[in-house]
Amino acid sequence: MNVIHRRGWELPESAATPERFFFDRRAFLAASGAVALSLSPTIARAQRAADAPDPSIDLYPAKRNGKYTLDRPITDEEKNLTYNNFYEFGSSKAVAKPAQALKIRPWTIKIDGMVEKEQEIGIDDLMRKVGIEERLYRHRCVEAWSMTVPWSGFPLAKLVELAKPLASAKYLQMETFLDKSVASGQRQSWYPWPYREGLTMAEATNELAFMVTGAYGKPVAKQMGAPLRLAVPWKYGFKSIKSITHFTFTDKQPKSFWESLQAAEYGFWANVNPEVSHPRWSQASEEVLGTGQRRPTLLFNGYGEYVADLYKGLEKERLWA
Ligand SMILES: Nc1nc2c(c(=O)[nH]1)N[C@H]1C(S)=C(S)[C@@H](COP(=O)(O)O)O[C@H]1N2
Ligand SMILES: [Mo]
Repeated sequence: MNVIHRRGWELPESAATPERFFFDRRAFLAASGAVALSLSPTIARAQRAADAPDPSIDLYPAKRNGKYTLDRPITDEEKNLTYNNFYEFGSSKAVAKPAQALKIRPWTIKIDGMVEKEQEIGIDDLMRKVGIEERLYRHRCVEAWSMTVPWSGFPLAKLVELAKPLASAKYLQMETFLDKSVASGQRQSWYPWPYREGLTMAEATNELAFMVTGAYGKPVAKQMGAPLRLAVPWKYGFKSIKSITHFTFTDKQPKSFWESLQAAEYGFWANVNPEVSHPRWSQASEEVLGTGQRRPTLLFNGYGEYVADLYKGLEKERLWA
């Protein structure tokens, strides 16, 4: 296990990964070496070439919803395409190449649990049924970096409406695909795959909770969570689960991937708060990706006007990490 001598905000970004705390990095790299070889750039290119044209391409660019404005420029697309957290494809930020192995059509989404009727729906049927729009959102990773993205997609509330949950449903649990033949990270058996996240029903139906299908005016890249990813911009980035296949309505609070690994550091609520430090680093400021600059972090990542009311009466909960 690594002993962290420097504090998180003094570490190079690549070192401030959550897993670094409890796994020996050299052992991890050695274990994944064989996999890195088999996913050479040539193979990744071949895989991309084998993909059929994206059947949703005609929906882009979607009309921008001007309600959600930014206080800083949009992050360079190239930066967002090459600096990713997607542990299914490795624990470094350089997962763009291996992520191209993910097959995103057909892509069937299962909706089950406390609903009037369980259902399965294909991503293209879903998108065409609900329609898409563009929104500019900030994103704040728990590792103290941030980005801004022109996402395309639809409010999660629309999926909830389509699902017809029973009154007894209190939470929405979401899960990522599970296929260790394409996702080398999923061969690392100490992780609690599949990646899982959850929201309360009030959070899931808040207007800000957004299902992402696109970014930068086209279908979202695989490394950013194609073909369906969550964006909950008032929470730390790990809540924004990628490549979702399964929605379950439940009365039990879902236990997320990161909470299962390290509950002392990553809880259910994970709302952004500059005044509550991560156990290993400050959350007071953030590195703005691609600019070399830091900015003060904002409470609820600046989205308090939309979401602060959700947490009234929950002050006893661990809302901030
Ligand atoms: N399935 C899955 N979803 C995930 C992750 C992951 O490892 N697997 N990482 C999360 C984290 S920690 C962050 S910060 C964002 C990163 O999104 P980006 O790569 O598009 O910047 O995805 C989140 N969603
Ligand atoms: Mo993150």
